[in-house]
Amino acid sequence: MIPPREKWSTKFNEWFRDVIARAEVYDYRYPVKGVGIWPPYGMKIRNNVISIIKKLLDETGHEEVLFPMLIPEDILRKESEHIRKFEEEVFWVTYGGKRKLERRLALRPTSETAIMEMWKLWIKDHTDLPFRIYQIVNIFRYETKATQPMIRLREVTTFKEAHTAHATMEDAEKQVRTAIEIYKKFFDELCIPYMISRRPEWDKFAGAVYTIAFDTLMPDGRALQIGTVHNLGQNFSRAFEVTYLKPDGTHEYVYTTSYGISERVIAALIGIHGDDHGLVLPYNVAPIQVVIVPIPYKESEEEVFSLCNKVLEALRSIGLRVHLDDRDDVTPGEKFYYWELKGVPLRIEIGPRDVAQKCVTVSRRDTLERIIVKVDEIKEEIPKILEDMRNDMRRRARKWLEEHTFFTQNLEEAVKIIEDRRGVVVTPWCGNTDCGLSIEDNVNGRILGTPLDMDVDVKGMKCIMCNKDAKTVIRISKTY
Ligand code: P5A
Ligand code: ZN
Repeated sequence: MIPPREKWSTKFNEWFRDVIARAEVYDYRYPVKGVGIWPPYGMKIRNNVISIIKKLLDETGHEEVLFPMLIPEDILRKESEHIRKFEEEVFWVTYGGKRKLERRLALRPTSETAIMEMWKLWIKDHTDLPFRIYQIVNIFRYETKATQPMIRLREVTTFKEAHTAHATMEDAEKQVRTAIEIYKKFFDELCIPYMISRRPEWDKFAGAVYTIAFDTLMPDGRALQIGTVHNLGQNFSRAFEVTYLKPDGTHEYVYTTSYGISERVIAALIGIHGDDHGLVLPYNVAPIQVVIVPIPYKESEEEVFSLCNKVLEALRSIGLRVHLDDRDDVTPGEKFYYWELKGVPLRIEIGPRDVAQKCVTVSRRDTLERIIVKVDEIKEEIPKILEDMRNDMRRRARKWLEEHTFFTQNLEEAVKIIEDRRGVVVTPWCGNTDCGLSIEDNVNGRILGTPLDMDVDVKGMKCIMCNKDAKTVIRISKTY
């Protein structure tokens, strides 16, 4: 039986704050608004998530770098669209000790400008291209919308930003497609279902030609942007005069892209899979993948512990992260609750009956289902169960997103769906900006954009708002 999700979907926010605190994933009690702390358990989850994205980037020709956190004001101002948006969100360093700085320094809100400033020195020739770098850093944004742990921070601590430079717009387009493929794999690894949409003009990244966004749907029916890929064209390279020498001896501005994710993906991971008992982690990000809980009885203690150790060694020998909970001042029942809260994928109970039957009892965290496994087959069976569990989690989450996506051509119905927080509306649109903005007003939600992962023929369809011929369909939802 899958634990009921509806219980907490109506008060998801409270559930989320409670579970990250109790499971010791994230501590949000620090006395600065919009900043938080990764305690040891959360840090381990975070590091596992980071290794997945690093591997995917390293395999696809990206190299890791580290740029300064401080960006001088004149450099941040070079690209006018960029600063126009970030103006409101920058934290400024204005003093050095008691001395007022002559040149204000920004705490990076993102690193396009810092990187462009150096690319001007690094990129000379067509043989230098393509250029692909990434860094995992903290960034600062003075967010004015309600701050939320992991979801809307003023100090984002797990900002993975990739930046690339290319000789042609086609190459930049190709990189955008590659980045989308990388993120698809990344979210699949984490069992997070996603929608890929091209953001409308008014909602693209500051300085971008266009923005492709990954959104997921949280249990409260609101969409959460969990990653973005931007084609920046020559907007930044012109402002920063980043050119390269072409084979024909002329110079041209490079074409750039950038794409980023943050700890929001960890919030999505927790929010989407967690239940009333706590976290539910896929094994690849779980700090502990299997916990062994002995159920000793008088006289059989020695045999039970001996089998526990045998199982521990067997699973360690195949590279699993296993923990034997041999605390003697805590009851087995209390241990069950504790490790369920922590989201450990599998629990193995070992008591006298298991010893006698040369078996162990395995419980899956996602379904709470119990499976009997023969001791002799443990090395083959446990990895299979872990993989099954992860596949089921991915499938269930994807299904949930699909069940909460509704196609309609009727405005009232769209309004109702969004109002009831039932999820995402897909509907035809004429493509006109004013019309789009009035759709957002009417439904009291946001246009996520045109789906890139959905085939819809709009021939014959009319715009939900103005009834003119539809150019495309769009996704609409309440958002974070
Ligand atoms: C792409 C990387 C950028 O900043 N520059 C470098 C580009 N894009 S973005 O859309 O503004 O941010 C990328 C992703 O970071 C997450 N994010 C946040 N997470 C938590 N708190 C915040 N305040 C915050 N702001 C952005 C989003 O998932 C976003 O898609
Ligand atoms: Zn219209």
